[in-house]
Amino acid sequence: ELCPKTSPLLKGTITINLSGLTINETESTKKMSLYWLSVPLYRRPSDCKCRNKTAIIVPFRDREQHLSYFLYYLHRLLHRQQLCYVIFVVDQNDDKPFNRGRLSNVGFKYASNLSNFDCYIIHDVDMIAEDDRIMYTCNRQVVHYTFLLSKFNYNLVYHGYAGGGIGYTKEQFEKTNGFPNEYYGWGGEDDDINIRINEKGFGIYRSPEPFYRFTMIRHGRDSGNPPYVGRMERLGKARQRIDVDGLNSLVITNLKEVKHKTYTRIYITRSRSC
Ligand code: UPG
Repeated sequence: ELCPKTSPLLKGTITINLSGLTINETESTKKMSLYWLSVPLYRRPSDCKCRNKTAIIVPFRDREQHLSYFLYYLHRLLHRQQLCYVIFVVDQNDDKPFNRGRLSNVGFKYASNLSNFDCYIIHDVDMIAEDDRIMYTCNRQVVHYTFLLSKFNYNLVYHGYAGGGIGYTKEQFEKTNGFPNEYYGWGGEDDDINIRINEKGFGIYRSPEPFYRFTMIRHGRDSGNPPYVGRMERLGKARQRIDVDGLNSLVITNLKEVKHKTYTRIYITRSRSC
């Protein structure tokens, strides 16, 4: 039987407690009562056929504590939403400036080769939904989930902000050519996708529901992620670069995957040539 349109498991507001959770605790199956489908790591509801399959893609490096919190809360939320889903953590396994755009493209390519998901959500590791009615599904516009953040007193930080968590169908990701690969370090890549999405005519959907609130885990600037000084110049040319820098120009070398109990980790190293 298909799962109901609105899951009966939803409870609403989630109380978030950020104190000292470890990765082992996030993997405790007793606490989570999740079930396996034929594809390893593919979670599904236990008593009905899910309506949606979602891939969560997390660009990542060296944020293990954040990952513990993220997995702990997100598994519970997705379970209550009765979704089928997989979490992919795409780990930049080198010392070069962090490249969130490229990692997002790698995650999309890897996930879409593995299975046909209805929704591909690129998600920062330090943002946690405060309500389980924040649906991790897609729609006809690209969906921006994380626009009311605790760090900004739950106000949209600026018009056109598309950072944090953003969900695409396969068609939307491919037609907008995914993320730019050529933003090195912090900043700009999220403003760039905002341009892509609008330029290709999809537009961004933000729910009017007041409960779309996220806790953003406080952190300092990561040493390997200095502000990208060329970002404004690059952004100025974003329109011309949509079809030349993105999913279609992605070169993947040195990819290694490790399947953990509750997520798949993809290690990716940038070779000298790309
Ligand atoms: N990240 C790591 N390790 C790093 C650096 C970044 O895992 O060393 C990941 C992680 O998922 C993090 C995300 O990248 O959540 C964004 O980096 P962060 O330093 O947290 O950037 P913020 O300034 O907090 O976030 C805003 C947006 C984000 C966007 C960024 C730059 O929410 O989506 O990438 O600004 O424009």
